[in-house]
Amino acid sequence: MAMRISNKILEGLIKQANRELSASADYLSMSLWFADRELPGSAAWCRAHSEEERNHGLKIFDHITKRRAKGALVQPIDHAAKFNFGQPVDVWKFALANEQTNSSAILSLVKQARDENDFVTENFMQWYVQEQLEEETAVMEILENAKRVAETNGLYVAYDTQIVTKPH
Ligand code: OFO
Repeated sequence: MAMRISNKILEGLIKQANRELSASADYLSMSLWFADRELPGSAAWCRAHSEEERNHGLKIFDHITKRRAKGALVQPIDHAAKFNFGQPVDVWKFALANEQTNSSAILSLVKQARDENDFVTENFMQWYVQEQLEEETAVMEILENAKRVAETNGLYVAYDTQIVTKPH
């Protein structure tokens, strides 16, 4: 039966959906941080990415519903303490670390699905595996450029105008 799902996998999917919503909230805060510093390109990129992360979370909740599994809820997360950045490069470092942590969580869930012979979940999660590769690559590129700007005493404000055009 394709719909059957173990409690452990269900719990993992609910946690992952909430991680995606948490990533969405983080990118929104990053966007506000950039907006406060008159850096609209970086703010726009993070705002658009916040929407993407929200959709990733919703996609998991929809998958849970499709399998008629019960108990999914949005779990509140405390973000307040994390946003203490000095420079733009700190924000991008934070974004990359978050993406890497999220990738690890996704890979663990895929492993668990494989161990349980839950091919439906494994197949569903493959989209996220690929997406994480793209996102880590995109954020790493922005971070590396931001570092170079800082090291060469370049103007981040000039680099900022290019960030809106970068992939997600
Ligand atoms: Fe949901 O893709 Fe990044 O974290």
